[in-house]
Amino acid sequence: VMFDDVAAENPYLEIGGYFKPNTKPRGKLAVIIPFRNRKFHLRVLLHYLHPVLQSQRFEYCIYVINQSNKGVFNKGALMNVGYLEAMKRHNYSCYVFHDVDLLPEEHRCLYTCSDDVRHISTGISKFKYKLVGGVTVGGVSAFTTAQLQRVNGWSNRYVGWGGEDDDMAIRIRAHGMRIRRPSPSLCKFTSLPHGPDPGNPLNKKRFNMLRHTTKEMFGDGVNSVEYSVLGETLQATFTNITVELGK
Ligand code: UD2
Repeated sequence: VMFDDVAAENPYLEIGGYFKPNTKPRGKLAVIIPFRNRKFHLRVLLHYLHPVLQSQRFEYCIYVINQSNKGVFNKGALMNVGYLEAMKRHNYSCYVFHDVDLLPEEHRCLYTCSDDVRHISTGISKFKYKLVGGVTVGGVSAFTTAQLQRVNGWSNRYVGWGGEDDDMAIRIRAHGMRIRRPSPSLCKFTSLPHGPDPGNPLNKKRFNMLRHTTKEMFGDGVNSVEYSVLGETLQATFTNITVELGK
């Protein structure tokens, strides 16, 4: 599937990957994809995701937050950037954070927010569609603006692979909030295989860092992420925002 194919499959998308249904929308979503060097995954994800969101009657836009080649990958910081940049553009009621390598299999699995934070990707093919222990909010999750603001978004401290999802789970618990999970038999996702990402090495310090979450979370999050936008391009099926993280 090429990007042009996805555009041809979705004739009602506005430039930048914006969609507005012709009846009253179920909600207004910003879908945020933290990204670097996974173009193949992105093409396939867009091919599957647009029809699901449209059949669920959401008004939505897909934002790809593309980290420049500088520095180690930082998924948490990119998700904070996605939230801040999306809210500048539209008044969204729900923010969905989406790994680029998880393809939705079920139109019935709603991409919606609720009174609790929603961890949506409960049934994943590489885990045989079973909810595995230790999984917190990684993969696909949905937050209202109020929920995200309350926990101060994601931590910016976890560079490299791992930790940012467990850190978020600690934030949620520390604020007396809960995570709601749909049944894994309803919310099924195919995980696409990938090799090691040279710019995203395992963060071996993550377990130690998680011990400091409740102390750090008030000053580490959407209120402290440092970045510069290097460029924004409105593609036919998504908005690409390329950023450099740090001062
Ligand atoms: C798990 C989590 C993921 C995250 C990660 C630890 C699930 C299903 N997924 O994913 O949410 O918590 O562990 O950090 O629980 N990415 C790029 N380019 C890169 C590296 C990462 O685009 O070079 C993005 C991409 O959107 C990818 C996501 O970051 O899907 C997570 O990275 P991963 O796929 O390497 O990690 P994985 O599958 O172990």
